[in-house]
Amino acid sequence: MELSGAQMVLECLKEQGVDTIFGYPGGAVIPLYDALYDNFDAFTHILTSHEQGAVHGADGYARTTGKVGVCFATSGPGATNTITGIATAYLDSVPMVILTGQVPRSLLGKDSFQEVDITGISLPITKHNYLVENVEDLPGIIREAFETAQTGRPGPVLIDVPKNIFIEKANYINENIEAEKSNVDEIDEKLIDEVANVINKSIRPVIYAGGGVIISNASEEFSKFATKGEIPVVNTLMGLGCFPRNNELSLGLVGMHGLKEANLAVTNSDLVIAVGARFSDRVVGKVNKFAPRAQIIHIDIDKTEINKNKKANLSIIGDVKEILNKLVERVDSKDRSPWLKEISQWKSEDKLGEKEFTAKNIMKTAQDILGDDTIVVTDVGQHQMWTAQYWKFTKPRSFLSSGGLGTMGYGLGAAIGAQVANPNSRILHITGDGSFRMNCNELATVTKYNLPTITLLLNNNTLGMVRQWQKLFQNERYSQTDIGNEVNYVKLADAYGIDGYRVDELDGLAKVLNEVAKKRQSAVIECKIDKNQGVYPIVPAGKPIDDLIEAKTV
Ligand SMILES: Cc1ncc(C[n+]2csc(CCOP(=O)(O)OP(=O)(O)O)c2C)c(N)n1
Repeated sequence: MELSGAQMVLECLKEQGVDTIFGYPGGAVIPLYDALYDNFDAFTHILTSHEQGAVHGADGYARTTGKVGVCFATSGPGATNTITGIATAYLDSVPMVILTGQVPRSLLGKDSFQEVDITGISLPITKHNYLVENVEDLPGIIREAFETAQTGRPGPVLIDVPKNIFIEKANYINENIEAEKSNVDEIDEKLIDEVANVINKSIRPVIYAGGGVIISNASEEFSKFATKGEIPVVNTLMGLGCFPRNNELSLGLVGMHGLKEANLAVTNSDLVIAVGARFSDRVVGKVNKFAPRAQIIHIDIDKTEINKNKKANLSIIGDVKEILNKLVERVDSKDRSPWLKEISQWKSEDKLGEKEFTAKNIMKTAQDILGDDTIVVTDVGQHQMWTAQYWKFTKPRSFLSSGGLGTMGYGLGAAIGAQVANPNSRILHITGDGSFRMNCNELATVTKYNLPTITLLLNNNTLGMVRQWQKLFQNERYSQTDIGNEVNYVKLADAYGIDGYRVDELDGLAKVLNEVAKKRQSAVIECKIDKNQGVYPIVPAGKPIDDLIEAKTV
């Protein structure tokens, strides 16, 4: 069948089972949007306020479903606006296909209107990218892009399509291809035995679990493995939710803002079993002091991660789910109560009153009212770390946050993507005033699509996380972090047609949350909090993770 390039793009997306596209039109993609006009029943297209919001939307869609997120943008500024979102997805291994329009081939390389070399710009932040040169190549490229995005370690793939190729025609043959299995190496059974042996002999083991457990849909196998061996679990930011936080083996977040018992358990362990985690600097602090007396076992799908940041004594490369399935059969059922008892002594004392309007109490109130099924999406800063520390995540894919890139402005777009993908779920966007100012334009998208997404804004009138570093490490020289009180967020919400609330104590918050939850409508709830509330513990960058600073008063 003869089709235009634009029609081919849409047919290939149908082949891949895509039904949702996040995007923003412009000159170079007019033919693509024109073809979409004939396909309105096949696709839901979410038109955002900004291309960054569209990419984060595709990201939120992908992280909550495990499917490939799809985003369209035009050439030039449309394409460059996607860059932060692509880098965010790249660093957190999110499967995504971004389709950008490009100037026609005849105008390439001439500084034409809205021409940028987007394949050049995005090269280091995509798993792969393409500039399509012939319309005949388009289907093959799209199929390959989807395969690349989702196999092995997932990541974003960009396809740049010159405008003439959307218009030119070629023969298209539908190929309902089965997704190919990832070409990872066979798992070495002897190695599994060897690893199980080391685990069985360990007296003080800790599992250090990252986003790879969630990405490979291995939470069930993971839980069996941890509980059978009675091995305590610490989580990276990306790994939160892979193991229920209310399980007594769960020690929570590890690293720079890790909880004391999690960090000390790692430091005092004799074995660290890293599963789908990459020993990032935010976790390990000073590398040679990270678990200094422990053997390291590293399990990951990406062999380039092995020995990259921390040397492993033993490693298994492959799909985490498959590996855990094999490993669980071979680890012994253990009673590790002496080790667990030792760890419990390191639990930090709670110095907070239950009634104070602190971040911890705000999280507790919100979780009590909105429930454990809530999908929580954060921006970046103190509010993000408080969420990671205090929200008791019990399910995989229920916490979305920009871990690797730390992208302020990620939250609302990603929350929209999560809500579109999970229309019946409660999506809670937790943000700070600095981050919210970066992405609040997407409130228009919330209203346009009538999404019941709730924004919980922890307003401390400052760029809190940076201010906290200035307080602790720059002698309280607060340079350009107080962003003041110039925005009325209740009115801002109102301007977008959304109910806005302002609260400054827990009872007020509970009342508003109950009211909002009942209505299943979007809302912006501003919590006025003290700018001096800090995130504790904190480990100064590059220090050993047991060198933590604890809260003095809060
Ligand atoms: C796009 C971007 N710019 C700058 C930063 C640096 N940064 C990290 S946290 C932070 C402050 C965040 O402030 P806010 O959103 O108000 O959250 P809070 O820390 O107060 O909870 C800044 C500026 C960043 N991470 N991302």
